[in-house]
Amino acid sequence: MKHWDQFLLPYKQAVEELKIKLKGMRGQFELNSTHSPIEFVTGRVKPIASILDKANQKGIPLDKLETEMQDIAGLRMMCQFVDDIKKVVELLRKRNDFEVVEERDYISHKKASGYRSYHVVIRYPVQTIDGEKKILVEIQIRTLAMNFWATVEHSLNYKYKGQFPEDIKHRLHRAAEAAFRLDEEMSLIRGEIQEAQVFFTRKKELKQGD
Ligand code: 0O2
Repeated sequence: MKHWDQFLLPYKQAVEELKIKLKGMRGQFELNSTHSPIEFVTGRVKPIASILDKANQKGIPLDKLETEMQDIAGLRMMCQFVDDIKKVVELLRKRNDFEVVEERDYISHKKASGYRSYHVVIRYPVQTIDGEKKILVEIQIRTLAMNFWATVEHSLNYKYKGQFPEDIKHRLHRAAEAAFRLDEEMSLIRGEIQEAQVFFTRKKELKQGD
């Protein structure tokens, strides 16, 4: 157990640091009263049981976890609109506190399950008492609709261990299509929504200044 604590410590530190940094980006947009492409950010370290399950499924030896399991540390950035995702990815590519090592576009190429999301894998330097340690972190960028679908599907996956009954599989596919259409509809009225949000933020600021 002590071994796992030691192994996971830099991952925990990376998740905490990156949560602050990525939330900070949102704060900067808010301060400028411009539409923030980032709605909210979450982060987690993969539980040990899930690490072991995934290593087992993918045939990853435990002494190769550091290089072969890219999502032990994971961050999620949720956006209101599909177009915001590109902006967030651009912002990540421009940063110089980490290096982007891989990108997986499951939006242009959705998974067979119906899963849509944009994954960016970064190499992030963590400062430890033994010096710098670079670790892999996976950042998943998705819209609120994509996140809703993925969260529900993930819970069902857990319940059915990937073996969905046919009717559930069918409903999940229809729900994925509905989430896709919701994203499209929202993109079409994006201008209207953003104008309303800027107006609402200004009104709130004026009220606070009273
Ligand atoms: P958890 O519980 O989220 O940590 P693979 O696992 O083979 O699909 P790989 O190489 O690990 O792929 O990388 P990928 O696909 O970029 O990232 C895997 C992660 O993406 C998953 O982590 C999920 O978080 C998410 N994901 C991928 N496919 C699906 C899907 O069909 N449905 C849902 N809900 N999420 C998905 P874990 O380890 O599966 O789980």
